[in-house]
Amino acid sequence: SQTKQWWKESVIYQIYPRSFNDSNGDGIGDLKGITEKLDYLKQLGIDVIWLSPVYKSPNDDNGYDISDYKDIMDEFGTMEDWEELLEAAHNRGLKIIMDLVVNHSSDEHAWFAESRKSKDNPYRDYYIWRPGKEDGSEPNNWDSAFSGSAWEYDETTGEYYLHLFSKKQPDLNWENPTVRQEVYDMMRWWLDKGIDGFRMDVINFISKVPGLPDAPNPEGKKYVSGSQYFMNGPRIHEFLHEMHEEALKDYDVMTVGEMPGVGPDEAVNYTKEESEELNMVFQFEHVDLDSGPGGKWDLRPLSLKDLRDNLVKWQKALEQDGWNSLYMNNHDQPRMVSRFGNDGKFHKESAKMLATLLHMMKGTPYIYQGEEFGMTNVQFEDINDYKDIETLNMYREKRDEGVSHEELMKRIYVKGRDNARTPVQWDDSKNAGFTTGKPWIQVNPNYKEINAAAAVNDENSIFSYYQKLIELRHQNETVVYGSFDIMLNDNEEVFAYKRELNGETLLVYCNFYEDSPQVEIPAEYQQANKELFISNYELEDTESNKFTLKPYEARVYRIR
Ligand code: TEU
Ligand code: CA
Repeated sequence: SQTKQWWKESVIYQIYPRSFNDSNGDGIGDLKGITEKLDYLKQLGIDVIWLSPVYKSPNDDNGYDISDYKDIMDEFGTMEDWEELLEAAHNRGLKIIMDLVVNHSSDEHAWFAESRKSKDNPYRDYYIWRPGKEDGSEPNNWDSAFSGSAWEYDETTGEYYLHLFSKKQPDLNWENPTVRQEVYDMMRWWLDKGIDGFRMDVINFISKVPGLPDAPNPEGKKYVSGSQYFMNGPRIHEFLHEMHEEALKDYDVMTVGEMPGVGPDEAVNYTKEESEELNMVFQFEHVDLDSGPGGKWDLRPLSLKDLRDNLVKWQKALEQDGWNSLYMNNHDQPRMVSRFGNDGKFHKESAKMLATLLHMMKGTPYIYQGEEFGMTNVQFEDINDYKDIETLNMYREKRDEGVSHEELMKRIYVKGRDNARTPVQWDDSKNAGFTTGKPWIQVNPNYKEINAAAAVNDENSIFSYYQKLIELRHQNETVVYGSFDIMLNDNEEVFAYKRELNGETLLVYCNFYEDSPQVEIPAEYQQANKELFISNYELEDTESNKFTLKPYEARVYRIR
């Protein structure tokens, strides 16, 4: 069943604070910088802000390695700054959800400092320690998402600890009920401050298969993915339901679980209301379509058919039960206009077309900072201009294996996470108005043409188009709660679908290329009176039942 909920009618805006806006000239974005931009976000029309982590952190993984869950990262400001941001947001009718990173902590967290002291330390079992194999090697053959082994040897106690990500991100032991209670207490501590929910980092990794067995390794690699033993593990639903009962159920909040490796059927189990687990999940299938068997750095061409088949599968699977999140951008993914659109000749048209595709679908749309005015991927010549641990670890590992600098830069240009982490381009002044100091990462040189200031006052800008899409979602129940059915399912160039609710129909046409394909309105609607709902072009003819789409044209009709 699907009841009406505020978070189903909302548009959510993700802020990666480090790169959003620097208020004190140290080159690093901060909380006061966010507060300065709340009117801009209000003007865009979004409802909820998802803040990537702002907790104390050594920033090995830019805040996704937390050393104190109840205090603010020095670079971002103080708890007072955070309270001020929350109040200023709420005063504008904006909600704030926080990033919950509890699959792992930082190795500088007090819990880990204790845990590593001795095998009988009360905090020992807050983390996952194992002796090495007979020959002294790691307890199993799993690799880390950030290269190398998922295990790090610790001299003090002569054992290894598990870290699915960097060695400074030890996995917490969710089998330990005390760890779970610590997490629930911390969640309630933030909820009592008045936040409006959580985005939960790799939350489907927290239940590991007992025994942590070696993964099959047919090619005899040094390390292999152990994901089958920690994705959607045996106790995951038990833990998430317990979290609902112990921390969430008494608050009117929303939750979205980031779930690499989740499929549609599992997603229904996580998000259907009867489960009392999560409201939504971030799935990764559509953003893995351009990855080969070797993972994200194994580049694979993307086809419209692949993308359409996947998005349709998810729309249909969660149409009656559960709820979709709709995204193509975040701080881990390359910029969508560069990846799925055309960031050159048809930059504006394709950005608007992709936005139409997502925002007219069923689910809650997520906008990542800068997407709303078309920020693009970046290409730094020098590997030292890259800051992301995932990229740098991969570069070093592959260079050691003999892969050329040029080949690696090609892969980084297409898939590197720093594509999404260059400073938000506010205007065409120095450093794009992001900072008066030296930015922690270089600004994308195209900021002179692509920036918020130029967009906000231009009625033909991508920003203005996002404003319209958001307004349509706020005004129209068919966009939010309507059914979904694909149209033109074998068309090589056009992604077309329809939404229906209470006799109102929306017909959505998105041309994914620069050709000019002709399409025809379905026979059943040819006599009905069509009005144009939105388009990324000024259209002469909106009456005909047959029409030709311009390059990257998006066109939505409303029939009622
Ligand atoms: O990402 C989870 C995750 O799987 C990512 O590593 C993603 O698959 C990969 O980056 C794609 O290149 C979450 C956070 O969003 C990410 O920023 C963190 O690095 C990671 O967890 C560890 O906390
Ligand atoms: Ca700053």
